[in-house]
Amino acid sequence: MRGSMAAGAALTLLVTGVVAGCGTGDGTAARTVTVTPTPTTTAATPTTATATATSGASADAKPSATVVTTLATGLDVPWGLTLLPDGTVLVATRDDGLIRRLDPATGRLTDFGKVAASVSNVDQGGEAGLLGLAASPSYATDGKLFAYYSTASDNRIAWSTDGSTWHVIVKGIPHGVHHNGGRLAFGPDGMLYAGTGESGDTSLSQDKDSLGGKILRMTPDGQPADGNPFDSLVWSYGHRNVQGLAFDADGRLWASEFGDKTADELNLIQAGANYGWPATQGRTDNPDYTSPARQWGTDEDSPSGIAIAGGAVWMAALKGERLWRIPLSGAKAGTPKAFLTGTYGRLRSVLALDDDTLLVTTSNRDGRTTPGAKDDRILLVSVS
Ligand SMILES: [Ca+2]
Repeated sequence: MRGSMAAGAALTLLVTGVVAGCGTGDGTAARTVTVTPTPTTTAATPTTATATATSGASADAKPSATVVTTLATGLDVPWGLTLLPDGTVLVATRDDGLIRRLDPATGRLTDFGKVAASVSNVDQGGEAGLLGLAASPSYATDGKLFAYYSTASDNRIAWSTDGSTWHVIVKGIPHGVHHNGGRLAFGPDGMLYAGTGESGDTSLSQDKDSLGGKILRMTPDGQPADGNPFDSLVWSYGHRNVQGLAFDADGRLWASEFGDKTADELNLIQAGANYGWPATQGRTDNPDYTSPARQWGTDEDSPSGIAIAGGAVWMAALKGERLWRIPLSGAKAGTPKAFLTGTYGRLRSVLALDDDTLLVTTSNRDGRTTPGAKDDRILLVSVS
């Protein structure tokens, strides 16, 4: 199995070759290249040429998601994923609190560390434990890895440089059997964002003094970032349970959110906006609340992690057991298309290695289904 970085480099060379009109017999030529500026096969309508002017529309022409290989098996709910500057990936497993290093080129897993203070509640059918990971934007020089994890009584964010000694920067994020949030992502502004849950207490989502049911924005020291709307860590509110965060190429923040019985959501996040829970889920005409960019029935989604690649959001669905692709065009989210439906069971997290390669994790050991012999897995997925 070729490494993602190597594959990315090969693809870049291939695209260059096509542009220069000197296609070669390289075996990689069989890969679908959606950014080729010249129409290759059948241009369905004359509008196709116009549509290729934007990358999102270009990717619409041939959406695909193909599992290239299973990189790892036998993991215990792989949840947090973060890409390091050397092309390896750190993987956090929820219920054992372990962090391993994965080499996507070989599938080799090696021990990296552990969050010993992390407490899983899988025996209660819960969702707590070691959740999100995010490498510092300056990881090459500061070596800081950030983790979001549960104790028996709260959720916390901490950093470590050695994988064993953890420095807590935020504590007191509401904790429950369910709805613990957990995703971390650094923004292009260098700030750390965290998705939290209301922990089962729906009143917390509208309480701007609570860290539950929010998207938080902080400095790497855990302090409210300049420009935060309420002079606190809170960036947006009225959320139920946010387990997916991703920034697009223009710096917009997109977030997935578990609805209750009516609608799961993909939201475009604006500072200070109220996303409506518990008064609303899904689209609303109430001007006090911001409607989602897209919504789904909860049977076909239950979205956890998201990543952005090739001008689209890729969303892992737990109950829906599929990988959703939602094309982006600026601040608009287009028509979703589902892939891998029912093939690998519950899907938890997505990481973009480059614009056409994802890691996708299964979540079949999370207490909600009967796991297969190889669960949980990390899949290498080629997308267009
Ligand atoms: Ca909402």
